[in-house]
Amino acid sequence: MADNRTFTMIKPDAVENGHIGGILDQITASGFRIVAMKLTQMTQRDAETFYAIHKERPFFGELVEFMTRGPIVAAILEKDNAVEDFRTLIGATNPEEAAEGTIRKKYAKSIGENAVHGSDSDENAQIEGAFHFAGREMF
Ligand code: IDP
Repeated sequence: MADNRTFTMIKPDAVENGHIGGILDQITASGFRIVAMKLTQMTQRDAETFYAIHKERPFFGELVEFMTRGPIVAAILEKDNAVEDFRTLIGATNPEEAAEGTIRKKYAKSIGENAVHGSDSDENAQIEGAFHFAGREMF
């Protein structure tokens, strides 16, 4: 994936609470183009693989259970400086620490159930996008 792309998920909490439209609206209004998108549900194995970097953390089991409990929206987004600008748009991991107006400040309830994912590097954007999408699903 090109360096001007990032990968996102609208997480199960935000999907359950009816925030897909509001979050996508904020993403596109902020200048991101949707390159790939789908409603899907992660299996336990998917979530354990996707979050493997956190497997020694005390919250790993809780994170896998949360991320598999319902559908998510997975998407690849394009914009200059996509990874960094998207991390700014979503705000800090803990919504209590997220800046006003950020997606997590508006839609997240807790550090675990925090509404959205955003890749933290160009390398991870590439890996995470390829985890969810085949080449023919990226436009
Ligand atoms: P990030 O999503 O802001 O990059 P990471 O530290 O990479 O944050 O953590 C990945 C995900 O793990 C978070 O988005 C959140 O869903 C979950 N998580 C992180 N820290 C905690 C915690 O202390 N308790 C429960 N879940 C957590």
